[in-house]
Amino acid sequence: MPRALITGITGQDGLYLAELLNSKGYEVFGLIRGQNNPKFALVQETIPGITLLTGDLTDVSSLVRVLSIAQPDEVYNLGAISFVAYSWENASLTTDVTGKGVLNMLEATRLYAAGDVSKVRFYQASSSEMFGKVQQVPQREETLLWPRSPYGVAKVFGHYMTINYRESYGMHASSGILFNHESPRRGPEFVTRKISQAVARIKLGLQDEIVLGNLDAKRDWGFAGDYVEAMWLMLQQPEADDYVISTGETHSIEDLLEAAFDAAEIADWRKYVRQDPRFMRPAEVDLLIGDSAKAERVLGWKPKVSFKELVAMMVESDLAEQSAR
Ligand code: F7E
Repeated sequence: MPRALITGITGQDGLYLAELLNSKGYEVFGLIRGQNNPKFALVQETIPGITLLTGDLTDVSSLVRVLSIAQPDEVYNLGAISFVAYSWENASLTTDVTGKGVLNMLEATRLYAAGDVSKVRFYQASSSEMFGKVQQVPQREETLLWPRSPYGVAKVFGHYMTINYRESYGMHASSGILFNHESPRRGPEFVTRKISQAVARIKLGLQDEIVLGNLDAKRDWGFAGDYVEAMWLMLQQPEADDYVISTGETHSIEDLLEAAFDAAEIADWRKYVRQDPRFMRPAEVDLLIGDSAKAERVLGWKPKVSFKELVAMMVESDLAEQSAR
């Protein structure tokens, strides 16, 4: 039975990945942070048979201890402070967790391998946010990185550190440059879920408007369930490498609003939307669109869920959740 350790197990991707690995017969371990974490029960209910181990990405010795207990064949480093807007308010903490946390995890994994790098494979959750002020359209693995937020800068550090461990120590360490990926499990602070939840509440008469920031930004949005499959595929390759994972389509926040209100059969979304500078960012990433041709060619990976299907899935799930309250 192969063994996997996932950091960021309480997040959207952690849960989808744990389900995928469970279905493939893995023994799954999750790193969980803090004392009496309120998400502990949720993870255990969602992923039967999972073992949760306490540790923190900012504490190398805790990572060494967790690795020695889990004895993983594969390590998936998904843990991070992942909300871009928050990263300006907590730049130093974001740097410690999202940036230096990667180094800590790589170093703990290297020590765990104890000179035999073939013992373990490593996945790093890199991000399209690293492209920031984009220098090429669409963005590919070799596109110059130009991050526009403390989060983006921290992800660039983690990305290059992963490459560096591969080149310095011969570690099987791969980096997935994942574009935005969403699902009914997405946190409500992110724009897709904020909108799907609000649309459901508007439909049910529980709310009458939605307050947003920049409506012009464009993102390449895919389904998280499809994207975790790419993570696993990367670690099954003979050689470690970096891959862009995206749909190759881009949509503005306005397109997203239109699709979400359409899915709930509400006409004229503009009547319900108000803009507030409170939700504008100090620097914006205006346009993201990825080219995942390499992932298709080498991994045989392609997204399955379309933008429209994704938005409808999220609105339907929020309608069911809000009506059950
Ligand atoms: O913002 C605009 C906002 O917070 C998307 C993370 O998973 O993907 C995610 O980062 C866009 C931005 O995601 C609101 O200005 C407008 O242009 O959903 P988001 P993100 O910043 O793209 C990358 C790949 C990651 O790696 C990150 O971890 O939507 N926007 N009005 C708004 N965004 C939010 N959150 N709230 C608003 O009211």
